[in-house]
Amino acid sequence: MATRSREGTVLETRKARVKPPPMFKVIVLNDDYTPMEFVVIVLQKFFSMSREKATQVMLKVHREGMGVCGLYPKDIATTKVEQVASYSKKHQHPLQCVMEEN
Ligand code: TYC
Repeated sequence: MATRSREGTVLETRKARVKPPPMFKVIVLNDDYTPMEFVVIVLQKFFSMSREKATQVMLKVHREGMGVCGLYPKDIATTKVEQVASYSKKHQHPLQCVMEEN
């Protein structure tokens, strides 16, 4: 990054070394016990999906075993995984999310 004095002289030349933060996929996993409706509610509540999108994602997970809910910086992805675990436990369902570096 070039810095200029008031007279316009270049004082130093340096590259701005700012990398974008590493991003993490939050992935929801299928299981045999969580009701489909509960998964749809979770996807709407914690991943801001419309009911239609949440239903599509839930059905994909049901058929294929897993599906991506979103891409977030590490701390946000960690919070989403914890929120789903805690909400599912509270409602006595085994629904799980995991995260994976993109
Ligand atoms: N397989 C579950 C059922 O048949 C539904 C389900 C879908 C569960 C998606 C978890 O992430 C999931 N009730």
